Amino acid sequence: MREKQGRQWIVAGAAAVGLLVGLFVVASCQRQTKIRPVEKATTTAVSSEQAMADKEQIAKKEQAAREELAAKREQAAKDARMAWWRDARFGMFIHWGLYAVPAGMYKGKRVDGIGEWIMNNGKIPVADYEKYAQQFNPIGFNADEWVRRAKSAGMKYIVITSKHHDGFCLWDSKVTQWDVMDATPFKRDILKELSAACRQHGVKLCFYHSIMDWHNPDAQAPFYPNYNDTSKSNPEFDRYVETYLKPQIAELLTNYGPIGVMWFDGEWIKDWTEPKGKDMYAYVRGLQPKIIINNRVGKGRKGMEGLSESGEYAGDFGTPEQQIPPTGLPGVDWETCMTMNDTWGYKSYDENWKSSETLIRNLADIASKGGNFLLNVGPSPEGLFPRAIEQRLEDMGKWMAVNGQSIYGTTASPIGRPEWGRCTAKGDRLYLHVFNWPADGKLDVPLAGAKPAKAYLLADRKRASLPVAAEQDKVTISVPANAPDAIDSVIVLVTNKK
Ligand code: H79
Repeated sequence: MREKQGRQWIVAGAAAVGLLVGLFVVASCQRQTKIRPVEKATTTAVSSEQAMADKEQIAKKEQAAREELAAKREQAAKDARMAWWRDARFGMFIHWGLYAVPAGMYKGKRVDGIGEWIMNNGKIPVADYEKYAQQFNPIGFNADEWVRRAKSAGMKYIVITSKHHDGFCLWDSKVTQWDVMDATPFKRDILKELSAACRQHGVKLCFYHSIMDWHNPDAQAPFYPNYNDTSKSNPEFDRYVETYLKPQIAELLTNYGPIGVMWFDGEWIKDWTEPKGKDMYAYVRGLQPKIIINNRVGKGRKGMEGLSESGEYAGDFGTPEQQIPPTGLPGVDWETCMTMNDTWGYKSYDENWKSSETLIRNLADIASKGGNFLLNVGPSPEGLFPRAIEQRLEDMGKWMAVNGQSIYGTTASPIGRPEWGRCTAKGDRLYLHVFNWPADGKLDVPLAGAKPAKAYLLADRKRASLPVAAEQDKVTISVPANAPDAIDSVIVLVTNKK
């Protein structure tokens, strides 16, 4: 289908170029006819000048047509590459590494902030932090179970921290001993096991990889006690990029099968530049042409809001962090990443969990704005998901088992944000996500001039029709007295739009 569309564009583009050339040949002939009566000597000069100008015009138009064609081709190729990700809408983020061992405590004291930042926030020297590796022995880790839990929650992809800012690697990296195989008693390649489980369950495996590195002496390690110092530069940073970071990316994109997304982070450091971002983008695509890359590969991200500044910045999608944009943006791909409590990496005492209701409504809210939801889990040092996480994943899975089609493959709401909830769209269907069930049994949908074919509850297997009354500026659906789902009941409204 996509390929066919691409071919159609090529044919259309070629026809456009042909048409333009044809038009200009005709136009210049007409002009020459008009100037014929003028005196002979000047006529020759004028007509040759005119011919030159016409030629230039034709060349310009042809160039513009070629550029337009190239842009269309590029867009079609991007659409094909992004298709699975746009369909998926829901993924699991996994932050796991040595920071799970201290779990938010250093020298008997709680360290404020997100758990995976403990090395920076607790001002832990590299040599001290390295000791956590000897304690990393997560014998409860079961890749198959993690992937099954993600899948039964309705998640289509998993993004795991191959390396976070502390530099510790969850796979057997050949360029360092600072990895799970060489530095810990566990000695199992976590990414290998996850890639096998993901393949088996049809879940896309993706890697989060930090550009910032607090352990590497050519990167931020010498900035101790403030590894995140954004005013400092390391004169050997290029050596880190060429002999460490890039070889690691090559390992990750060569030895673990097809990877869905390369999710970069820590790009705000002084030494990382947009040209380096563009070079990395090309390098990653060179290794796996179909891969998708987030906008933190370069310098285009606007703070935690995460969307890219306008202009030619590298990256395929925006990355709002811990927030949901107020509205979607047409033609812009984005993914909100969010924690279930207040930390990404495991902290033993963070119990500030979002409710399942909040998480399910966030998912609907994000889909209604055309985005993806990347929901984080921080496994324990034993390799287990805390019970609070399991519970929320199960609740989301139950809701998705009934309502998944109102999320997967949908696009942003064509009717804005209705007062009772949210709306997603797919083909001729609107999915009405009713958060606040109408007490009077009447659900008003702000849909002007529509003649809906049918409405039914997504939870109703029989798809019994609900009475629909169309008025000029709205459609009113008569609904049962009780909401089928206390959190988000979905009504399918089949419109006549194709
Ligand atoms: O991996 C998780 C966090 O550890 C990581 N991103 C998620 C996915 C994260 N990194 N930093 N933060 C979260 C918060 C830090 C923000 C800041 Fe900045 C870095 C403030 C100043 C430098 C963001 C980037 C705002 C400006 C630049």
